Amino acid sequence: TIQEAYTERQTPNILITGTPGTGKTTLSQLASESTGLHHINVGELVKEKSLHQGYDQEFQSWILDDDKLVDELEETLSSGGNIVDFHSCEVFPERWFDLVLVLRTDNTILYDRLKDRGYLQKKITENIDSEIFQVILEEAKESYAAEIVVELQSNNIEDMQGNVARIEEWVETWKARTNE
Ligand code: DAT
Repeated sequence: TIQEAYTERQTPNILITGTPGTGKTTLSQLASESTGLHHINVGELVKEKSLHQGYDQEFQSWILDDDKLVDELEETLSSGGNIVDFHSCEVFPERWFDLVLVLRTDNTILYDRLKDRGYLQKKITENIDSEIFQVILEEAKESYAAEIVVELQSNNIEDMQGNVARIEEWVETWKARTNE
């Protein structure tokens, strides 16, 4: 089946997505250390390798070049063993991922994090609205099989530690099942 063709990798690929400020990079770094999976910070990569079509002043963000991004990552993702960290998820091919985690944060907490980050009011409001209407969660559900999309709370340190532990356990189980 198609599914079998896609599960040739020996180690899984995980996508960690969510509204900016929900904790993707922090969780990806910690989970990468504890699982040995390779962390790919897509936002950084887009800037570094110019996988964009310029900067959008109005939205204060880079205009992503989808094709360039997918080409850049194809080989690495095909081999498996990656944690991909990005605030959007529909740009990637569905076949890349074995697990899609959507981080969620309460409004007031997220507001403070984005304010601390120095975001302008317009950008804070946009992101808070996006979190309230769970835009990324819906996007993930539309782009990937329901059974691989998991919503995780990311409000405090306990959540973060619990999420790292869950990822670690999930990776071990996936490897055992795939390589048995
Ligand atoms: P993202 O990559 O989603 O933009 P981040 O990892 O940079 O988010 O985190 C934004 C800030 O919030 C950063 O200062 C770390 C903090 N943070 C993230 N997740 C947290 C959590 N679960 N508990 C407490 N602080 C958290």
